[in-house]
Amino acid sequence: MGANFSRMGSIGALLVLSWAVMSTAWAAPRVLTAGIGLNADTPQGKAMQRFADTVQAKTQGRLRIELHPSGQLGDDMKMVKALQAGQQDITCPDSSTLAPLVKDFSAINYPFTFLNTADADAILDGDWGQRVLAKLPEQKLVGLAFWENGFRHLTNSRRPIEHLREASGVRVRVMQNQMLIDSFRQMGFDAVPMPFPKVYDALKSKEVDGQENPLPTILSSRFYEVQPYLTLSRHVYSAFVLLISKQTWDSLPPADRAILTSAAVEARDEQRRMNREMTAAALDQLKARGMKVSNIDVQEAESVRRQLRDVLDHYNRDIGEGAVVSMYIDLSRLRTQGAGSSSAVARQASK
Ligand code: TK8
Repeated sequence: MGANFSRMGSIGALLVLSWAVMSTAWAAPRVLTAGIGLNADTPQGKAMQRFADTVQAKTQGRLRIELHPSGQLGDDMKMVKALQAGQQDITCPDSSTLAPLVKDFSAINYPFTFLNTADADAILDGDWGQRVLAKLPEQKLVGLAFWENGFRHLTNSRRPIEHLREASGVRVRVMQNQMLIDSFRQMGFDAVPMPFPKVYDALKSKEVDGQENPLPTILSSRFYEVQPYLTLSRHVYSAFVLLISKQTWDSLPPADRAILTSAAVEARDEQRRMNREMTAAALDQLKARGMKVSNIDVQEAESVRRQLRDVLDHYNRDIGEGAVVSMYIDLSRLRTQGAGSSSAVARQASK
């Protein structure tokens, strides 16, 4: 009886052991749903796929990220809300979308603040950007990394625009961010906030005259088909934030969280590289597709900043002067030290 009992015990142990082995080897993968606004052929789309592939490989297939590009799951704002509600796992909106949740995000889009990508990388990957991302968990979101949307340029179907001050009365779609709406109105535009997936049709039907986005988006979303005029204005730097739902995050073991974090940063570097390469190539392609290109003059940035002083002062107070000022201090340190030391400041700032 005693022998039988122990034999049964060891059979039981064997069963438990083989169940454990089988469940790690053959457990159905956990599928995480990811949605983005841009097409799969953009740097955002390609980097998301790379992020998904890395996560799947490093978790030995335990996590599979399923990508829905081109706004299939809705616009940025809708997807952010779905993440907060735990109904979607991952998205990568323009950071301006997050301003109603964490005010600081608006400062990234102050017109003519970032002058080059090295400055943007240093601020966003450094102390300032990491402090802002750290405010997201209170909003049921986890920010894994800043990716790049890029410098925004203006397109329209009315006439060539060589000065932003000449644009008065032009009806232009802007992102749904109050600081941007106020800034464009202050510049004289008839600014209409609208979710991105509606933009192509609104341009085509002439519901709006123009829009503004980085060159890779103007190309990939075929805005050139309905927008003959491109103004190389670089008026706003635009960042993406790779987000995961806090509910999803909390349900994952620490080892998988570490894999997601490192894959997000690795894909970020690749995404920025692809975005900069595509930006450099896009201008010729847009010209070849018939766009007429105007450059704004160098005085423009300064005069627009002066024109926007009241608007930006208002947002400085709203965000909290300290938060914005610390960004400017970091930026002016970068500028006095020269572009070459940007990454040194980022390293120092992220300590
Ligand atoms: C795509 C958006 C878009 C952004 C905009 O989902 O809305 O204009 O620049 O690229 O994030």
